[in-house]
Amino acid sequence: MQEQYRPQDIEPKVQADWDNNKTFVVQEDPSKEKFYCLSMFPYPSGRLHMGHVRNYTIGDVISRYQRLQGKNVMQPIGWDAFGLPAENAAVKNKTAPAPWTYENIEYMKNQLKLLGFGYDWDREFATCTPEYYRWEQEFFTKLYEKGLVYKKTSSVNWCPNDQTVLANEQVEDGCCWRCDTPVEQKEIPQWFIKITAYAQELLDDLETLDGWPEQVKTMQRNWIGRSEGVELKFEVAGESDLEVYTTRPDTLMGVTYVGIAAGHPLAAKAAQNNPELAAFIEECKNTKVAEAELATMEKKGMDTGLKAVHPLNGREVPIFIANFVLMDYGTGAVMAVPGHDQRDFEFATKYGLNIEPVILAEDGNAPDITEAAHTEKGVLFNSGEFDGLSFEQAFDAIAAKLESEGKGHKTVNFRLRDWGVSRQRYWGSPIPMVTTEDGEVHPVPADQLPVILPEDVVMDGVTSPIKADKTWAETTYNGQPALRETDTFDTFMESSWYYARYCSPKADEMLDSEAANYWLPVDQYIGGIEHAVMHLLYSRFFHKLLRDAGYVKSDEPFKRLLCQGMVLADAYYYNNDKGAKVWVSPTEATVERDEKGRITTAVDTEGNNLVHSGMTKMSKSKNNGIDPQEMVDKYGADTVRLFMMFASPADMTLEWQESGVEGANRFLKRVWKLVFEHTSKGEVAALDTSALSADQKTLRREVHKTIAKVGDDIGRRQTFNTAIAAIMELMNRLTKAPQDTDADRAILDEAVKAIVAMLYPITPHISTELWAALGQTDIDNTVWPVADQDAMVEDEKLIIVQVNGKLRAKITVAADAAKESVESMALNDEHVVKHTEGKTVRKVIYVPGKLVNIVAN
Ligand code: ANZ
Repeated sequence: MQEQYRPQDIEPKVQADWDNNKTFVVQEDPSKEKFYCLSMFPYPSGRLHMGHVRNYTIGDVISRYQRLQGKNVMQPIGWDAFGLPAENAAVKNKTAPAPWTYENIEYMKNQLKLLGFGYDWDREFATCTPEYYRWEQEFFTKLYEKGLVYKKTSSVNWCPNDQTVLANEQVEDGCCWRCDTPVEQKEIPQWFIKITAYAQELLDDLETLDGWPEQVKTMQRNWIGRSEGVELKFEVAGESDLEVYTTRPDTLMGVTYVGIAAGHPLAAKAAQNNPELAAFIEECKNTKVAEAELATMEKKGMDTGLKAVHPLNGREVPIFIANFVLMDYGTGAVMAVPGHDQRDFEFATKYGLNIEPVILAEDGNAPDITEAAHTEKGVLFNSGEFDGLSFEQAFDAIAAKLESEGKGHKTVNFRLRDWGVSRQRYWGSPIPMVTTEDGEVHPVPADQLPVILPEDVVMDGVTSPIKADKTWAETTYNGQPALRETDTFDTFMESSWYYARYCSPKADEMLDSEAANYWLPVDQYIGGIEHAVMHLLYSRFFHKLLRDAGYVKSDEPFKRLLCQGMVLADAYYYNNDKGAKVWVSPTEATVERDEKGRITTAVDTEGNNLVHSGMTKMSKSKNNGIDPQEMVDKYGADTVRLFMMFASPADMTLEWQESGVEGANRFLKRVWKLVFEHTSKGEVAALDTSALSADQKTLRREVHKTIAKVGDDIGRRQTFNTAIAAIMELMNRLTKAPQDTDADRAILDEAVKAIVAMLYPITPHISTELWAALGQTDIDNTVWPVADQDAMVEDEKLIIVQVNGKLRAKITVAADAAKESVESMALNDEHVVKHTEGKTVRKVIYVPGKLVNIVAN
């Protein structure tokens, strides 16, 4: 073994061995317990960033740990290869998206290898190849046949710059998330998959996901948004009845107007002879409303002149178009109760509409509604026969009354919308549908799949090449001329089932059920919290579709989920002559700090004085990204991995500090040095545990307690940072431990072997090398160290003694001492006696191994 730790020498060698021996290539093996560990696959953007490194390091640590537990571990990787950035890059570089994507994949694949991730590369695939997307095309046609796919013209968020439809959460403050262009509304025909048919199951099954963060489940629950309410009708003279949806039927007697969405058919009718109203509707249609903004945005509306007849008291109330009413929720109309709903209140106040309270305040008096609506539930008043009823009673009584008169019924509503999968972009899977000349729409027959996306194209940056080339769409269906759909799938389609495809990546069908049922569900999924709703919900939905198509037996795709925190770094800027901020990379900042570590001055390489704007998410815009490649070149992959896992708990933000990286590197050097010195002293005698001194026993107890803790921290608690801290502490003890006797050396030998094995998931290269130096073989298939229960037994214990709750003494007792003897020792302790003298001992409570509490008065 060489004396110096030189990662540049060992890492390539160890990585080559993994590759040559196909160490991480796995097959189904029913005789072994399986473990499927998956990190969210990357978009091949060009280079790995620190977010990737963090995600994949966590996944690799868990995989390797499980492997040493003796499990058959599958850890696959691939490429989420379709998407908009490839088109933008292609336009910029005057190439096509395909070669750009494939080149990036090659480059990033090499980067992943340099970080030492133990992937089964035989399972790798890119979702942009027909070998992959053909199966989702086929599946889509099957869903169409089952009635789970339909086409509908609907209003979408449209970014006029990117020429693409945006999902609601891709709209930030009314602008496109990518390019900041104001978003418009546009009506176009779209394909939808009926995720709403699974809304209830998607909600219910969240209860079974014990291994998911509560936060993610809550976000999904809110997104699905189940509510129980009543649908009821208002008559409108000369028009069909106006249906509204309410979750507060108890407030029905407080309705003073009805609000309808600008897109509601009644609005269009009312506008026919009213140009002012027509103009207002247009205005509403073009201002996009994210649901989250409904409550806070400025309320705007206009009277339609129409009246609605209250279903119970027969009063006429005005019908307003209101900008806070959504067309695609409930019925697109609301019964407005300004006394008890804040949006209705603001609207009524603005337009001088009546406000009539019908729910009492908690104190039994009429509520104060001078400033705001009274939104709490309570007892009814001003409501005729329903006066005095509670919310629940009123809900049922009013629903029953409406039902008996044929004017309404109870119903359940979901906020969740069907999944619109059409995109007008080129770089995606073609949607496998055709339209014949008679206007009929048909799925492409299975024997004509896949519909291949041409890769050799010229991008003009505006129109998709398969739309620009009119001949591409020309085809036949059953001998008749037909046109292909030129929209492509939302790229969430590919990422919704890739986890399942990994089980049989080369299968000549969507999934090989046997393989899928062996590996699925994924035991551990790791990825960013930004995917909490869409990706994870779509994948859960897809899994249920796969189940109902007979491919898989399980109900859920991901058993346990870990969402890693973001990676932050210091951001610095100076103001240039024009007063604009120039962001300077933290690698170019020379920083001075005060004794508390706070930054006092920062200067860049050109002498500009820098302003420190704090630790923020690594991003291009703040120029504070640290290139993982540079760090691996400088310190080695093991150091980067160790720092990532040590610097903070996996689910919290991680602050990138080069000093921390250096610290991680120093620690590895210390481990190396300890093993070097230990092995250079030659053979180690066998450990005779019966002949150890008290100090030796104590040290060995530390070793085994650490083994127990590290296993629990990594395996169960997933607090990798505390596991590493425990190993570091043990290292400190070991470097100070005497090396005089055979027993000393034997204990050290046992300890360093445990340390090297426990570090293996985190720093596999150095561990592989040291393992061999310690005379061991094949660390990739070794067994995780087991804590020796006997070694952990403590001979003596320190017991706290309290009198009336106050600490009065500490006594040392034999670890196996009986209750009676501990109590008697406590009662006879001189300090205790001082506080019990002259009193009667009423009670003695013994918490075994910890504390004796004496009650005396
Ligand atoms: C009367 C009422 C009185 C309401 C009251 C609330 C409080 P959730 O719980 O989210 O399902 N609503 C119904 N359809 C709407 C639409 N298309 N656009 C905007 N708002 C709509 O919300 C249901 C409540 O949201 C419904 O109950 C309705 O207002 C409103 F004191 O009806 B409520």
